[in-house]
Amino acid sequence: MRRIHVIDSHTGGEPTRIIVQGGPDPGPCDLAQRREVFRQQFDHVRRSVICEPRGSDILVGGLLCPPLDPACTAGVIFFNNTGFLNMCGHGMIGLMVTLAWLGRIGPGVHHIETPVGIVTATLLDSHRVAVRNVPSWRYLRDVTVPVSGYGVVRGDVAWGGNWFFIVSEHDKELSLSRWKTLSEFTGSIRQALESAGLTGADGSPIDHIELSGPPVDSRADSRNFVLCPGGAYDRSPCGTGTSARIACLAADGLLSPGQIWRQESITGSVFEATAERTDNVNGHPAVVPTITGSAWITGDLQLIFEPSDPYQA
Ligand code: PYC
Repeated sequence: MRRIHVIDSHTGGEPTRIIVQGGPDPGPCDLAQRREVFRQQFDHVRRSVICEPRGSDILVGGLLCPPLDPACTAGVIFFNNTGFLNMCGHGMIGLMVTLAWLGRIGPGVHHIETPVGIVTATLLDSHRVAVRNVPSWRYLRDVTVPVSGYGVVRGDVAWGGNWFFIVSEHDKELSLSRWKTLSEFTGSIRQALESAGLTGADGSPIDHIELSGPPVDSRADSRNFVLCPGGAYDRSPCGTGTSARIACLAADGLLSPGQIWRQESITGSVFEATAERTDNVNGHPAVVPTITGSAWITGDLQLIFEPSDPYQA
């Protein structure tokens, strides 16, 4: 009987499930190649760990892998109910707290391999983690798209480890009670981007849609609502979404190096973010964001796959 050992956590309300034992072995290649092997040969494992009946559409999973580079602590491949992610900020915070829970790391600086590069994560205490993300940058500014039922919507296309369309001009109230309305609006934006043939710089779909608005807590700088690729909304302020947002702010001269940006989520949880200037990417100004947030363990469990279960995967 197959068993997979997972550790569940949440980061600012957004859950992460890390496979720590019993998962697939996609081989000793780099993380981008391992993600392809996972996608092609072990997609049933992704589905059975994340989707119902063991999981749900809001879970983000991570396969803990041995690193290729001995200077790194670990590698990770993030995935969700519809496929694979490039990077995941809340998931990286969850991974670090998971490794601390297992006694595999202590406070300090750790390098973690991901399919889009090495991320430096500092475990500050058993819950708090600072993630120095991959270089983040704005690809397109002030793009307009006709959105069926809503009219023309304007936004920026930016990379923060995933592709985002960030909309600041809208008439929507960013409150949790409006999550259905906000999900419908952002879902329609995503469809409109697809119909218009708008993609990220590498031709990948812009699969995360972020609405920005004023914060509810006056100590924060902004509140967001982020629609994730699988249709669920991020309960946390979204680490890669916050990275993409501060890349746009820095490009507009609205965030100086080292200045703290407090990003509030739709649930009220907060990430602190700072941006350091780095070399331009594809001719665009870029920053290296550091996102700080906290995670807590919610489960340490064995998933069971009974051979006679017709719905095991
Ligand atoms: O925190 O980067 C993030 C993230 C991506 C999707 C869900 N959370």
